[in-house]
Amino acid sequence: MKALQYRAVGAAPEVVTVADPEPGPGEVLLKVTAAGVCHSDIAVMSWPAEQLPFPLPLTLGHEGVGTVAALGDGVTGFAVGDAVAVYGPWGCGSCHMCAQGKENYCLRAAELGIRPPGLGAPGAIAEHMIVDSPRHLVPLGGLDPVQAVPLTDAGLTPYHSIKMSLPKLLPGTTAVVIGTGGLGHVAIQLLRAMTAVRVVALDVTQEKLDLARAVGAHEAVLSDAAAAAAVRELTGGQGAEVVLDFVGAQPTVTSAGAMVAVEGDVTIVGLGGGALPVGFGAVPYEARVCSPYWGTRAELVEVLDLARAGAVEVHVEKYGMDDAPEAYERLHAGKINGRAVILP
Ligand code: FEH
Ligand code: ZN
Ligand code: ZN
Repeated sequence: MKALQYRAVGAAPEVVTVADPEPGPGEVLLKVTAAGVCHSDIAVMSWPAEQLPFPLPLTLGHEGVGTVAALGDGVTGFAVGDAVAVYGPWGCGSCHMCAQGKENYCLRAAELGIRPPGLGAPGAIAEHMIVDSPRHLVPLGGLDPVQAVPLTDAGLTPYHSIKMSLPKLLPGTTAVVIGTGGLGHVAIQLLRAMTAVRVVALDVTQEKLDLARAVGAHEAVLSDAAAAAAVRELTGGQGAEVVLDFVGAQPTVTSAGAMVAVEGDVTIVGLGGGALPVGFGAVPYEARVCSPYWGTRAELVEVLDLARAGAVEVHVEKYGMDDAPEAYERLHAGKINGRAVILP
């Protein structure tokens, strides 16, 4: 079968032919319908060999939807032909975190060698993929696969971040979304659906700011050195109660720390490598800074329910398998508006 692989450190991903996978006991074989392209892959492919937490070559794609093609021995609950979304942060299923559905924070994944698809296990940018347990499948329930696949990460990750800050996202407060790409443009829609806050979007191109307004941002501000001052002016000097940084680069993280309100939240999601020192006087009093990872299994169901209710429309750019390398090139060049989706 065809698969998009990252084959050597620093090499561009390429479409190769690999053996058709067979499901082992407890596993599920999916025929992939669609796979999302995430900017985190760009970050991962820039890491030096000693930083890579998995061997190469790797089939990319940690956002996947498909139809059940075959069930491994012992698998129940699904049937061949079922349309499903893949819950990506695979965990052991039984530790203290997994037992709560928080497989994104599995305490045993590393020791057990469990890695997400596209981030260690063979990913979704392939004609078929193996899902390690039916526990990591969520029925699509009639959703369009191309619309649903970005929600498995570009929806789930911002949803998790917003839920963490919901108590602070009171009507009339301000939430800032830094970076209105794959995750950011979905975050804006989730904030509008889940809260009555004022949403301020920041990005570096007019095209991205136009998309932010189109999907519901109340304000769209150029993400530059003056951004924090602009947010403080918009908020009468008090700053934003919640700042979601989907870029995570040093300039945006520093700016986030300068625009957050007293008692506010700075949530650093992007893998840009930035860090925000926290200490007396370094950030506003009682401001909290955190860096979450993906989301829980229950939250994926909730995000898909929101999409089914019409609360989210992902702006998708579709590519065939053979054009998947171009999708990554365009993403790296900042030319993707919304989310690139591969149709294997
Ligand atoms: C991917 C690789 C490493 C860290 C985080 C991610 C996210 O894109 C997954 O949501
Ligand atoms: Zn991702
Ligand atoms: Zn676990």
